[in-house]
Amino acid sequence: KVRKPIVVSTWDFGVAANKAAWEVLKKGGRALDAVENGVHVPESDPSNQTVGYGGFPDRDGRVTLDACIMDELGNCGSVAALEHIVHPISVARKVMEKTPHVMLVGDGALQFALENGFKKENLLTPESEKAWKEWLKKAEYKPVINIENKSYQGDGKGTTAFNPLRLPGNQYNHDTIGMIALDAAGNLSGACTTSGMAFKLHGRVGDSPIIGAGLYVDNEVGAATATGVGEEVIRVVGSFLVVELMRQGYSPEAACKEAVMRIVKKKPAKAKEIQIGFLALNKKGEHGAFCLQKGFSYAVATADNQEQLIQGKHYF
Ligand code: SD4
Repeated sequence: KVRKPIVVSTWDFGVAANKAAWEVLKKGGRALDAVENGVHVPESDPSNQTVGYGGFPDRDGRVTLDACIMDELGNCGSVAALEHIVHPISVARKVMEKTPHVMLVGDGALQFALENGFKKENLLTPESEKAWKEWLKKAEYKPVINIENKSYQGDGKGTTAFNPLRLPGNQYNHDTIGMIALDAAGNLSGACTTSGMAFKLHGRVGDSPIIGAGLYVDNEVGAATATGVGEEVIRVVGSFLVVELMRQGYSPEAACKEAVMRIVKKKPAKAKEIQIGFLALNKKGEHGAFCLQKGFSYAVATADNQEQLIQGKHYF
């Protein structure tokens, strides 16, 4: 029996996002609408400093956002390095629906957004500006994405690189939101949205807006999304890999594990120092995740339980 509808999303903040997605799913709505609605929650939440409004800026103090969306027909849309727009996911959806293209970047993406009625806003909150100014004092260019292992937080021993996400008060700022839903009609869609690595080079684009890396949906098989150091996810085309492994018969968790192992095999030393997590959902409504380091959680919402939070199994 297929377990549907169901929505899964990355990190603890996925719980609140799933609730918004559920509002669509419970009425028999489309998975595509559900994931867009769901990720709007962290995108507009200023206390979430890794997605949308209030995200940490790049090295130059500019908040630049990456997002993509994909539906059950294989349609997809994406924006990268988009500034001034609170909901990049909705711009990505417009790219999918209103243009013959998949991806728009930078100024072109902003121009397109403004032409389509999105409002130009300042996304840099005083809190994120403060963290950036703090970073500027040393301006060490070693962007590291947080390892959520609680024992690392604040002890300064986990890595020599400056990590804003370990500053006091930022204990619970996790990363990208990747969300996948299976609707009552049995169709899959996914969305992925982030402000990317804190204090990155201006113009740096991670895995999140790249179809196949940060997100992939194949309505015959399943869908997957990724979080963590995007460069390593891009190298293995992570989300596509997870979906193709599910096609070969791997369970969602086994597929995610195999993708993580691919990264470990290629870069064993590096893998120890970074976090990467994959999350997958198949056509039967089975879900699973796997990550490098302890601390990756994902949220699941079904008819019986709207607030389930699951700790992903980890390699180290
Ligand atoms: C990126 N994957 O830009 C995103 C950021 C992220 O956990 O997910 N951090 O590389």
